[in-house]
Amino acid sequence: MSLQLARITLREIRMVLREPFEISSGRTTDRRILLLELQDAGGATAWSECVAGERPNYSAETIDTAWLAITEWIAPRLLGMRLDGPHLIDDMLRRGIRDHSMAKAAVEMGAWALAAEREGVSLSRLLGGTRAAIGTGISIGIQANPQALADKADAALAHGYRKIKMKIRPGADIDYIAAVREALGPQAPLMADANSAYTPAHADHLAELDAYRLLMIEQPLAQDDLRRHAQLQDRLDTPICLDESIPHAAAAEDMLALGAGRIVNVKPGRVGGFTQAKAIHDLCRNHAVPVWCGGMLESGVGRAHNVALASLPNFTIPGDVSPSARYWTEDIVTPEWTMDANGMVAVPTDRPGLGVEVKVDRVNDLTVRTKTLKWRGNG
Ligand code: OSB
Ligand code: MG
Repeated sequence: MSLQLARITLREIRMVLREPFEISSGRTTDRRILLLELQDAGGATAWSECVAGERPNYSAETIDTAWLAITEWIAPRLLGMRLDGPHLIDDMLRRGIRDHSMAKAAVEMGAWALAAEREGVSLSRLLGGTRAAIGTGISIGIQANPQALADKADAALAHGYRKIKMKIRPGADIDYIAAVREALGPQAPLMADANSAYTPAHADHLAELDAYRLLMIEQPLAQDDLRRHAQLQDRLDTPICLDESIPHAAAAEDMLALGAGRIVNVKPGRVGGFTQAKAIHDLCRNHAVPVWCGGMLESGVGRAHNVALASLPNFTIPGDVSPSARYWTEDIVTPEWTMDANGMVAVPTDRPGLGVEVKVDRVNDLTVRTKTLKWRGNG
């Protein structure tokens, strides 16, 4: 199935989170979200979202670097090019453009969505998804005190969420996890995410978390430090899950070879898109390592991409793919993403492409800047 991108429109929209979200490296209240609308030479269109944040506290990329990378380097490389399929884009963008994975992923995932539209199949189906519904968890930001976190976790469990992830940092960790374990009981599926807030000097401290039987601890150490993650994993009973440390499939190979972790949080927007995400999925499946789909506080557009990916068979652990209402008073897609009382989000397998429609009027209302890049044609 050949694909030829004729136009890419970038839009920055502003959306206010229903509640602030705090991780070890910073707090987010207002999201600045970069949306793309891609159009092929035949006139078909599809939407995608860049997961880059407002500040470089999760990765080096921000919405502003992504805007630059897409307009200056990524879009010019692809516009007008005839491609035998979206699976070729990852390799093409790797040559001569270092990093900028979130910017690349936005375009790559949009091309997959466009291919799904063109073929009249769901994005899930095109990616190789096998599930009709995906299990979802919740990611809870750092709270003012342990009791506040325990109350939030308790409400989330009652709501149906199948995994409770709690953000931690030095000074807001063991007391917090202890309070939640105490409140929710020994069977509750709990985990912690440190976003690289610790160093190897914290190994004894982190080993104290073993007592609380967490499903995993996500990204305790620095993003570029697989070796020390392997040393820490030797010290801990709790499985380490890597997020920031896995920017592409080769890093997942290294993780496995070094024993730097036992679980991978796959975010397609972090790893350069669906081709790398699928490669990580397949690699981990072959090594009997489970994966789950992370989130980046996406709008309903990026969420559609995550839901489709999470429908692949080795996504056996509930993802951070919460329903729209967890984040927004009103999402930009219809229908909004919802979760049933058992913590399941339905995969829209019966509709082509994303399976949700973008509310263009609402997007226009929220837009603060826009730019359209066009293929000038053969002539
Ligand atoms: O580390 O997984 C993370 C949000 C922003 C940046 C990093 C992370 C997160 C989350 C939110 O945990 C997950 C979600 O979208 O609900
Ligand atoms: Mg994380």
